[in-house]
Amino acid sequence: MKKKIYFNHDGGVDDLISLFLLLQMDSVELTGVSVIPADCYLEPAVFASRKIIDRFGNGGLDVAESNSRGKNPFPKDWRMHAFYVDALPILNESGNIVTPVAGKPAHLHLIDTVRATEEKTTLLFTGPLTDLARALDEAPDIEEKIEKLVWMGGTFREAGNVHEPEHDGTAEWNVFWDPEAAARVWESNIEIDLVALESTNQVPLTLDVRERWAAERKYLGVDFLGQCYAMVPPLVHFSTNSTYYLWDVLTTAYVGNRDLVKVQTINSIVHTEGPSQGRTEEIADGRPVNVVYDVNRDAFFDYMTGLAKKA
Ligand code: AGV
Ligand code: CA
Repeated sequence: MKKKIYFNHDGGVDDLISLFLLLQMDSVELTGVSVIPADCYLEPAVFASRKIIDRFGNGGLDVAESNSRGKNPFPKDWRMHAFYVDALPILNESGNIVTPVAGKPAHLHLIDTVRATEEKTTLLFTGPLTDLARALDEAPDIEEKIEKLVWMGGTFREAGNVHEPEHDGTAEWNVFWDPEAAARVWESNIEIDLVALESTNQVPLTLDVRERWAAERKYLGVDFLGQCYAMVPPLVHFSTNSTYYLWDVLTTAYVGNRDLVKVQTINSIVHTEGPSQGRTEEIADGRPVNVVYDVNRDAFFDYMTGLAKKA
């Protein structure tokens, strides 16, 4: 039986590639998709999502728009990426969009989809947790219909990836955008699998990866990977604030193939205020989360490129 997955993302290049890859997984049935305007602008991210479903999916889905707002906004340059993906010729060849926009906001779409799905749903979140936190406040009953949450977020290292004024650098961005939302989800009884910076740091976009996709561009789906990852800066000599990693794609690959990674349970809290806001910290009596802390890099790139070849 196929795993039922509800996907909430925030329109980055790796979020949109994640949507594309989910549509190629034989073991997965996507029950719903929604977009939150965190690391993107909403309109192009929703357009791109609908076009990806049209081009690479089998129909039957709509895309819900989130009306959630965060506390700490993403840099504009990063939010622009969704415009570039949306404009790719491969997504605009047909000249029309079939997949509709859902008639309700993301958090209500999430509630209705989980309730309407007979089996338990696995939630895959590759942006902030705001829509899930709101859904839990509105409909606490859905907790028991949720198999688990798989989230790209957090780190237990000293160095996060937020480099902003008034912050100490210990947070990961998806937690930092809305720390209260993460804290709300930590209060729930939902099982949480965290694909944290520990593992995503091991999958930077590098030139050899780009070269591989270029060499195999005769596959439509691999060409799509190459076109999308041409928009973001690779790791060359050293890591900078804008260096791109395959954060969300690793998280998505983990849903399809757990053997790629190593997992360890850590008790933790989320800081919601002050210079460490958005930090996830290990605390003995904190809430347990399963942290993906290590990945087989080569197996991961083989797996995700192989999925793309099926498109
Ligand atoms: O912190 C990683 C999250 C992932 O969900 N996002 C990007 C991924 O979609 C925020 C982010 C951190 N550094 C970035 C980010 C960068 N250099 N460019 C774009 N987004
Ligand atoms: Ca993201």
